[in-house]
Amino acid sequence: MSDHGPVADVNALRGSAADVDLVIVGAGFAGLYMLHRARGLGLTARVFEAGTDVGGTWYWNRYPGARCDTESVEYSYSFDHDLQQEWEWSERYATQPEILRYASHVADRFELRRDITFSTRVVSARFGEASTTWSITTDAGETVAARFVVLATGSLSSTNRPDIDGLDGYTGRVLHTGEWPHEPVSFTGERVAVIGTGSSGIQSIPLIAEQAERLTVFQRTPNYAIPAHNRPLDPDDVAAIKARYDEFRAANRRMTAAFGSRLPGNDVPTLAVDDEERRTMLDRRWEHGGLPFLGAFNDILLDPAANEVVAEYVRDRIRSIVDDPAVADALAPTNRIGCKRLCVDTDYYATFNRSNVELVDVNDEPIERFTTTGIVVGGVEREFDSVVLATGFDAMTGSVLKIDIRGRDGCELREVWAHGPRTYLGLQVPGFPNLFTVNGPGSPSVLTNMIVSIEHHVDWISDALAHLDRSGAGSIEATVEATDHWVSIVNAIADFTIFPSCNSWYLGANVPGKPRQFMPFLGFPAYTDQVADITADAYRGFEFHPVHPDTG
Ligand code: NA7
Repeated sequence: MSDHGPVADVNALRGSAADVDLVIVGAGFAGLYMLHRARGLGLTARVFEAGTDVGGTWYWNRYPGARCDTESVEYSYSFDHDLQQEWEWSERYATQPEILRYASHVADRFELRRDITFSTRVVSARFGEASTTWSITTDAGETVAARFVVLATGSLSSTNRPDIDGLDGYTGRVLHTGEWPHEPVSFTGERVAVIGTGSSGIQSIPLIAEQAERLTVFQRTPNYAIPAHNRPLDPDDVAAIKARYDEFRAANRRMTAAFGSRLPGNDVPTLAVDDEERRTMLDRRWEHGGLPFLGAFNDILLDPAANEVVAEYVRDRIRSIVDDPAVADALAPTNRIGCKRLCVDTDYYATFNRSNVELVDVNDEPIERFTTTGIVVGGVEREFDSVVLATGFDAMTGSVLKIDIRGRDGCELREVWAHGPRTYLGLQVPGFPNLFTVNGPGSPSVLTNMIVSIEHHVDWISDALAHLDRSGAGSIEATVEATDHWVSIVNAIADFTIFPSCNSWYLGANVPGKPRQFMPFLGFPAYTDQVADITADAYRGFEFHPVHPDTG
């Protein structure tokens, strides 16, 4: 349960050295809700945001075809009854512009912008032990003292730019899907290259192909994509959901990935049914579309043999869509399905039947280099007017570690995480009192409906702050023992699954030199149950320290 009541004006009570109670880094969905909750507690807050407006990852990822892969009626805030009743989504899967309009609407509705400083990055955060305050510095040269810091920096916001020889000397246009320009981009009449076939590549390639004179897709690892079957929302269906929205949200919170309660996973092992029944089940999920495909059976992410049978079903589908058997083979993934994030597509595979689209496999023979006018693979140069880098993100830790964060005794977060991120519940790091991560590594985060996970974390942080002030403590900090134990649990769970078997961004394996460690916690209900249990048990694994004598 959340405590929405205001807490005392603790600054006044303690004569704190802080300018504000909270500094929140980022004005995406996490930062916006954190600001709203902080105000509800009577706390003062400032938000710093690098973009010129709210929206976080949806502000930056403006590439053609950008859409959420969670259905719009589910990928939205639940904290305010009127908000969820009044907002009207237009399609089953919302486009990036529509999600951005929603974020903007929320910012207006709750008058959030007045506490947000845009076009400003936080560059450092230092904990002062004597004052129990954080000193936060921005790239505009401002320094703010705050009692608490909330890193609402987003899991997919630090772009991964490949280190390919000659890229900086290439004279054509270079676009990254994660930092797309705000002005319209036309590819009409152009020779275009797309590097990368993750979700961003798979969503943008069909639309770029429609415009470009010639499109060349450089594929290192083929990916599994399940059709979105996107469509305008049926008003009757939406009305039925809105009539029982709270129940619908509650049901989603009991789902492993915090969405999809209308089509729950089938609690049957893949190989427990005969071929015909299996095919019928998979056909049904394919026709339904999207991420619930992985719920066709209960062991797809656990049993390699089961996984292979389901993977082969998708490969067959790819072969039936793509005309040229050699291209179909190249597009058919060989890694385990679900190991890299499943993609949700509209006409991706069929795009390779177009005469203006070429697939170049760069797995065995990587991109050699850029020239000033093109890309060389296998000694052959292809010339391009534009190159689209759909090469993903330094996920989950990238944006946190861009900030120079120093905690107790000057310890550096970059050093503490040098061998992989270590958190307690994905919420706190020992040595960094009063600093919180929203959807941090070690929490379900990217394996769930992100907004549901965001609301859970922001509510927990808000409750912890209220608890801290009620109890008269000065700081909250995760213990080393609880953190070590938590990290081992996160990894032990992952080791029961197929997730460690490929080079995914969940493992940090997409960024050269990044430590290989599975970062998300698997299973939203199991996680929230544990967090509830820990909280009820006097915040087991967290220490509350008194206000420092110099401050109190
Ligand atoms: P992803 O899923 O990380 O995809 C990035 C793609 O770029 C992937 O196919 C990579 O191949 C490829 N890549 C990266 N570097 C290179 C180089 N140097 N050469 C060739 N190919 C390269 O990022 P997305 O933006 O598509 O999606 C991220 C998430 O956003 C997605 O999962 C959804 O949750 C939303 P690789 O697979 O590493 O071999």
